[in-house]
Amino acid sequence: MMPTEKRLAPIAEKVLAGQRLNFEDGLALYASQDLPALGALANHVRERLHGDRTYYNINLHINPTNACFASCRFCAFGRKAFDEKAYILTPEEIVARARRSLPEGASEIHLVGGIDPRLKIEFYCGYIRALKQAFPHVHIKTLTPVEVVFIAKMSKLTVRETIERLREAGMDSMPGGGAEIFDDEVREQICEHKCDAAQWFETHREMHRLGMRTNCTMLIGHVEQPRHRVDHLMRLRAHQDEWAVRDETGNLLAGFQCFIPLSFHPKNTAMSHLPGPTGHDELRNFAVCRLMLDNIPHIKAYWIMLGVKQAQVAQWFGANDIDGTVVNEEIYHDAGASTPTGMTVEEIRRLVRECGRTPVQRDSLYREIAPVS
Ligand code: V47
Repeated sequence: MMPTEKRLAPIAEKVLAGQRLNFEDGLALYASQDLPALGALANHVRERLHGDRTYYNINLHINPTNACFASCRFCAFGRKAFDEKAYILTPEEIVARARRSLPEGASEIHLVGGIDPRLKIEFYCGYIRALKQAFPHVHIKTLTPVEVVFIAKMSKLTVRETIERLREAGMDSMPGGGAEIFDDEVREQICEHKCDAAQWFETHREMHRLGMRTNCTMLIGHVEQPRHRVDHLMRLRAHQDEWAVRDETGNLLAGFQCFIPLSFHPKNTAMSHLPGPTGHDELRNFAVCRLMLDNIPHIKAYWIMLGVKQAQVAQWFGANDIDGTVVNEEIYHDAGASTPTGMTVEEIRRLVRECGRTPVQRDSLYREIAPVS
């Protein structure tokens, strides 16, 4: 595992000794072109934590609405309320869609959408309750801080009260979206109308204080610089140090359970002139994230966004999860993704095996479950 670049040697020593990396280490990692060395270091940590397992789940994505007033410059999914392609699904339509598309053995429905002033807390509690009633054993992972902060404002509630109401309706956990890049100046350029970093963290803190688990993300390949990425990762790590709750054996009970690096897809967005990240940068980023985020257990290579081939390679650059069947993806396909909008369990298991890892079916809390096939 000897890196060819001299500046990586002290970092490699720290990683092998299980020591925490600092801001400068993060910058040095992002400045490195030595992809094999970065991969080997990240893989060392990945295998220490998870051996050769690659987790997947059987899930379904539903976007309850694409109506959104936020106008994020990286987004091709959101539509203005008056746009003829804007839609808001009713709870009945959401349940009908789930009945139609939920794969056999599914353990999770993942729902996120736009923010629209017409939608108050009752709309969200309504679809969550309807889904729980129709599918009592399915985990409902829904709403990002962007939505929660907006619902709280529109419904004249605090973030805490909003989460309590959503939880009472049946929300089980929160997906990782809306994080983008935390730095104020970057947010100003790419998503000025949505919640800021302080509100994003406040929402996750309330989830964690209520004993729930959440995911987190970072969107790369737009206007951000390496220092913004390192800053982003260090803010997540500091939050996890402060708010994660673990049992006596160190297992996570509440806090960030999975981190998902996201690559900007430019097509049909206000930043379509940008090329998006290269394959090299994506893999380096996976490795750096695995190395910096020493207190977040899982790293997901979201195959929809990366493409199945890169998602396989990422399993050797720090990732230990590949997401799931998904079935019905819109956000990345509106932005030009050429992947299928869903995959079967057999396909997922095959592509995981083909890259030399062992496919392990999990539920939303990473409990292993016997595969359906
Ligand atoms: O916050 C939107 C990103 C996120 C584009 O928690 C884009 O398991 C690239 O967070 N190009 C939402 N990225 C998706 C997300 C997610 C996905 C899969 C699993 C989980 C999880 C979470 O998608 C947004 C934004 O960062 N995004 N548009 C685009 N054109």
